[in-house]
Amino acid sequence: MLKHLIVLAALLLPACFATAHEYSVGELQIAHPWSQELPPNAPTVAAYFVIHNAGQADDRLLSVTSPIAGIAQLHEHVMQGDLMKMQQVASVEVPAGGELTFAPMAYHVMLLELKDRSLLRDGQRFPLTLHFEKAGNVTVEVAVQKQAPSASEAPQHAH
Ligand SMILES: [Cu+2]
Repeated sequence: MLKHLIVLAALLLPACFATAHEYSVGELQIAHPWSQELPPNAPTVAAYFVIHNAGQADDRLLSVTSPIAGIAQLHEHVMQGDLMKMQQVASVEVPAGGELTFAPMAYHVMLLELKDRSLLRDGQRFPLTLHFEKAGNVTVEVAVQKQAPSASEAPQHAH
């Protein structure tokens, strides 16, 4: 019986770890890059993650690239009167000892001119390379999922 339980636990572990994934480059950790699954004809896709800077110096996310998109931009949401609008930003600071959150209705990566839609379905992953001013480049895998990672997340990003 005990042996049975151990085998069962070993089988369950990889499934748990697969839902949260993390990457690091220099002093930066990038936690759980994800994207919401959208209808197949959606013109753009957004990607989200949290960057933690464990270092003593500020860094800066300069740009992003992905083989599945012709254009990848850094966007932010801003209030204009009563309307929430989004606009491109040139770069985003990752403060020393702090966090930079990309999430629905906040900073996000916007992918345009989508090429490979087969990777944009629930359960798939696509590569995204982040270019930092000091830490350099790191390629992460963005997990495409139907549900936002936490129930506290804002509703799906609409373009
Ligand atoms: Cu956007």
